[in-house]
Amino acid sequence: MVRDTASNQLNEFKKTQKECDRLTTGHGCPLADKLNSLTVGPRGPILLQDIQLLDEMAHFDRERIPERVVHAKGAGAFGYFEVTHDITKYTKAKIFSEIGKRTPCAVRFSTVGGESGSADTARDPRGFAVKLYTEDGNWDLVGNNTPIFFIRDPILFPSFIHTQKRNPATHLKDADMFWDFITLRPETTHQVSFLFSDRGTPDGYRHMNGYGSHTFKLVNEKGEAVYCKFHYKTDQGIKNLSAKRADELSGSDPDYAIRDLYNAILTGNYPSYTMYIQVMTYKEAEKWEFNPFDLTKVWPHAEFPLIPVGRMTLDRNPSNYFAEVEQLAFSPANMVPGIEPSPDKMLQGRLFSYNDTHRHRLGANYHQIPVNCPYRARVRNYQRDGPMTIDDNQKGAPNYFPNSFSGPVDCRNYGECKFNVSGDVNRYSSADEDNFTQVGIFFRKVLNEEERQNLVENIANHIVNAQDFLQERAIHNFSQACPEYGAGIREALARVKKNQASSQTSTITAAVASSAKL
Ligand code: HDE
Repeated sequence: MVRDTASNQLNEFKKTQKECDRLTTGHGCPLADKLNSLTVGPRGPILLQDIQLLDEMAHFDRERIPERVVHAKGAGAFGYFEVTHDITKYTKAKIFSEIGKRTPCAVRFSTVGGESGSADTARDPRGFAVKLYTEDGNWDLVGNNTPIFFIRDPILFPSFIHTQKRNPATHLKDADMFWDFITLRPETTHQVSFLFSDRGTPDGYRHMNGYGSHTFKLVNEKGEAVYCKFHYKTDQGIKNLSAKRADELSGSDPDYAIRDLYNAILTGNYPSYTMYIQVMTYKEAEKWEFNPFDLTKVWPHAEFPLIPVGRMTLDRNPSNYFAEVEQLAFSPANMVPGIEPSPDKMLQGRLFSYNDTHRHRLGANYHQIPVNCPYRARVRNYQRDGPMTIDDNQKGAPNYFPNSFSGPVDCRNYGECKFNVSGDVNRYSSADEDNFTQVGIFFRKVLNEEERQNLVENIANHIVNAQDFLQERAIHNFSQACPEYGAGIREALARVKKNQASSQTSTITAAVASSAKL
């Protein structure tokens, strides 16, 4: 039987072992018998003094940490980023300081809505999170494979995610929940159109792009700032799965994308992604027709061309999934001098949320876990103690600031660039900030005829499970982007309903015929 390299992992491990290691308990004591509990006579009972058994059970009881509330299923890999073009006029970030410079990185790709055992080929955005271990600390770009997102105010995020997950009563995915929220918040129309296009089912993680999605700020040595977007374009070329193939794979190989990435790297077929930036000056931002901080919009390449920066190559698989991928903790708040947040409300919300979830999922000292540790910068601060302090806890250095005993001091030239904000404090509605113009462009100009047809079919096949009034509300929204878009969905939906009705009729006819025979 032909086995792919990932399936052969245990054989590969065996080859590395000249002889087996000595088995021990967690405290290092050698074990004499790993197969039998300590009992009074052959039939039991078991003694409380079977420390070996207790140790085994107690550790097993604690094996799982909470899975990520979103992006639970994923694959990780390691490699490096190499600068190919000079962008020092825009940013002083050390990672970009010279052409040819390499910075180690960790990457995690993921689906969003499913649990950690769900299928890799589900229709879903894909996470594209990159951690760069720079000498000024870790820089995380926690993006997706789409340049936009469903909403533009973070206060909606928990509700939005609830509608993608399971109905609290039935524990089932629920098309009513999904389409109710989507249609009540038409700013989702752009991202929903990406999601139901062929891009919603990429062929593994090597054949898709990654986008930082938000607007960030780049700051140069002189303290001058521009707004910026980050893009990673796949060097393998974009490849998507048809809806039918994606469905088949979710049954036959639910780990398709993890396997594909692992095997590619193991066989030296290293995936790479070229990084580009788009730049917008403050002046341009003031005049641009759309809000440049609105995450439901793209910056058109014709107006803000892609500027090449470098290439990221992934050349190492994790040697242990739990240690290096399950515990890998990304945060949009992990920025470095030269890269700063913009006023994008969604980004601002994320600056809080990720570190908060890590404290819950991994503990207050998650930075000390080797894969998260900013090992190319020395961490020196006044934080101490907490659960699972596994480093030297900064030894005898003073734990208060200011102090007179040579504790770490702040470096004023690393400060954020100054900016001015003013305005009335209020809860401003962002429901209607032109939800449709760019969707219309996507439908008419970005997609070709076949892709448009796939898009309306995919929507129809999903929305058929929602109630009629939700179908109508959705068609109304899509029609506002482009009348042919709404009409296409209406026609496709009618076809799906007709097929369902005729397959129901034939099932009933067959049942009547077989009961007549009885
Ligand atoms: Fe996330 N997101 N997100 N997200 N996200 C998480 O953090 C959150 C958003 C993204 O491989 C969580 O560590 C809020 C946009 C990726 O480990 C959590 C908001 C984009 C990953 C969280 C967003 C993303 C996450 C869950 C709206 C693309 C996986 C576990 C304000 C630009 C990272 C975790 C990995 C993970 C919150 C919106 C991408 C709960 C509050 C927009 C790739 O903190």
